[in-house]
Amino acid sequence: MKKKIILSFLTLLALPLISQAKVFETPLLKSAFGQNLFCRVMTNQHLLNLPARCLSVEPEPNPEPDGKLLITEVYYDVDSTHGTEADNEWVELYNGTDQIINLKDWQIADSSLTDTLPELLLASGQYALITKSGSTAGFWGWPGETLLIILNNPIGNGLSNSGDALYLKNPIGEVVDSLSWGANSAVFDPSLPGVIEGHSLGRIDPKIDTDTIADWQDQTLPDPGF
Ligand SMILES: [Ca+2]
Ligand SMILES: [Ca+2]
Ligand SMILES: [Ca+2]
Repeated sequence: MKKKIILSFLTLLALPLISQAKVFETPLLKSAFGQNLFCRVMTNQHLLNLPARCLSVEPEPNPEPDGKLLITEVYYDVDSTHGTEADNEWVELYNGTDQIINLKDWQIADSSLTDTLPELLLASGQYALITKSGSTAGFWGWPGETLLIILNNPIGNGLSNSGDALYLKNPIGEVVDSLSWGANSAVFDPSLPGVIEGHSLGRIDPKIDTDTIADWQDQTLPDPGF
């Protein structure tokens, strides 16, 4: 009888703990689509000496994307068969994450000026091309699914052929990718060697970013959207 009373007393003590219990998420397993699923359990289960038990299994609340959105190619020295300087320079981005990215408030900057990108959705595995003028499309053939972003002003103050830097910043202004070339060593020192007119600087693998010049190559045949 005494034991029963003590047990009831302990249960009464435990009840407020259960009712006030907050829940937290703990990584559990992946769905068939590779999505992280989380098990919600009570924070004070261990205090109550209860076996761990999922209250519910649900998708990760604010998942960290796998992979990165990166600058993958820079066509800064425009040759006469592909337009004119500043108007037809372009920068290629690749969404190497496993999620759709809303480009609203992302920024692209050179060593002088910053442009804010418009609200456009870039799918996982999709390329975007940033250029000043819509006329750039007439000089190149790229896959229809490529997202074209026309700034109506130069990229930065124009991408200098002798040397410049380029930065991709997320909506809170953090630099997520950058490079420099030629006489500008703001990002890489020594900087990437400049390329001749008509070539581009291309990322060797659109998903590999070591933040060194080893990620980049002189691309004889620029390939926007690929
Ligand atoms: Ca240029
Ligand atoms: Ca510039
Ligand atoms: Ca490319």
